[in-house]
Amino acid sequence: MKIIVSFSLLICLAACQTRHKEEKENSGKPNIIIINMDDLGYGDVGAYGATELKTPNFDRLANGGIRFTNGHSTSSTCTPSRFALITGVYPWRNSEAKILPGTAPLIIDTAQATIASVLKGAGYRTGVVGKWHLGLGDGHADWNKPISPGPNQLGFDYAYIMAATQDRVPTVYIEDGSVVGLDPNDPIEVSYEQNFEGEPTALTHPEMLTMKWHHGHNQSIVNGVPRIGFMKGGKKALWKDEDMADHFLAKARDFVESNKNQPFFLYYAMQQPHVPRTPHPRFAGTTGLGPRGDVIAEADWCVGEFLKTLEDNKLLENTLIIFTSDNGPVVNDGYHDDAVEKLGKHTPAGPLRGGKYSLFEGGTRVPFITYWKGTIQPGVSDALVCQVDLMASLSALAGQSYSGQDSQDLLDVLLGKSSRGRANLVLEASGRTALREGDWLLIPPYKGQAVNKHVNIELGNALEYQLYDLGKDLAQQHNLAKENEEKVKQMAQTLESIQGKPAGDVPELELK
Ligand code: NG6
Ligand code: CA
Repeated sequence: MKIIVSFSLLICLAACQTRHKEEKENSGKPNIIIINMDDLGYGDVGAYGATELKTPNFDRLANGGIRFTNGHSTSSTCTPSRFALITGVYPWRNSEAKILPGTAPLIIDTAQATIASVLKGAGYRTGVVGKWHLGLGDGHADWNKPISPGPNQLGFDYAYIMAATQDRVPTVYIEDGSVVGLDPNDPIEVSYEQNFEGEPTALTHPEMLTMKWHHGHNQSIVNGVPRIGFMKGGKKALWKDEDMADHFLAKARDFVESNKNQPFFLYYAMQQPHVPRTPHPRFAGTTGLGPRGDVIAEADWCVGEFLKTLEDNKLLENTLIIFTSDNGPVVNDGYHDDAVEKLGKHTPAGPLRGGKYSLFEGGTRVPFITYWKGTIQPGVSDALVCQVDLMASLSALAGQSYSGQDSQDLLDVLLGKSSRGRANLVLEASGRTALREGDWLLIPPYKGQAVNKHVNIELGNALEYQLYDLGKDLAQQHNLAKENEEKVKQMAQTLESIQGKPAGDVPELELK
């Protein structure tokens, strides 16, 4: 008896010691939060120069942390951008990393390391709340059953997401693989190929619409808003668009509250100001810029409320917050929502040329802020940094070793201890790539259209090489390729050697 008692005491002691050891090891680790906006432009933030729109809470992060003037997403659209952020791998290495339909399979191999899996390995509790858009399941998802693989198979302990975008079906929330609030007697069916018999679409039932489509977005109607893709059933599970921001905020706060006693990582992927822009009535009409401005005000408020949660729990001094956006801005992205009419003097891309979908700076140069109360000294950094570097940098912060060919450990730069950013960076826009090297940007020749007329954005395509000196010409008005043949040649070779194949669809140097 005695022996058994002392033996179990020993086991208990050993277990306690291990737990204490883990707690001790973990206690030095800061929490990490990435707030990733959807289509928020460089010029949409007060601290980045917006004058027509007030963003006091984004500014609080920017002015109390480091405001990067040269921070990039890897790509000017969502899926590739988010793929790179989460995996630390350039998106053009994955042919599936392009704007996905809501039915797409998960495009990240579950064996692939992600920020979440690395941090989980370092003892963090990991969560994602908000927009996913990296595919779910194996491509034949039955939305009425648990869907796998998804974020939970990539290292996220907790996931509360929308599958794709706010304008794509299925328009339901998914928690840890299961549709939230689904009535089994009203199963969900989703297709991107054909409509379900008898279901109204924007084309057959325009009278049902509360928001009009401009281009695309004329399939299933949910809450009066026409979407991309067809969907049937799941009526009780449908999200309410106007409540989405509050809903994700509540989930993000819950995640913090329930994990505050241990290191946690939260990827808070907000849905604004992507279309359809559906501000809560509290924000509708408040900015005078139409729903696009109103949802930015709403998102700014959400960030303020979220910061309050961190503050109330005394977590601000022990939490690194990274605030950024998945790609540049677009004004008309497919709905008539007054964004164009009410834009006034507001410039969503700030001083940059192009926007979402573009290889010009407006496509990928985005708000990029690091904030850590008491640890990061407020300031402005011009260092070239990219979301693809978060993988290596955050691994380093958590004391994990990481080796990958694309993601660079820029932790010192993110914390303001160094101003040495990347030497070069490959940017992507719908399969096209460009190379940044120092202040130089090289765009190889591309045959595609110069301007996407639907969204009214210059894409960066030209039949000749474009070379810009962004240090002197941020607005990309002067193509210096002809005067700098050697530079063009050298950069084209660098791009080719990084990609392992010639860039552009006009392979030979055509400088004439
Ligand atoms: C485009 C949609 C656009 C938006 C985008 C994805 C049309 C005509 N346009 O195809 O509205 O949904 O995809 O945006 O359908 S992203 O930010 O997720 O990349
Ligand atoms: Ca986006």
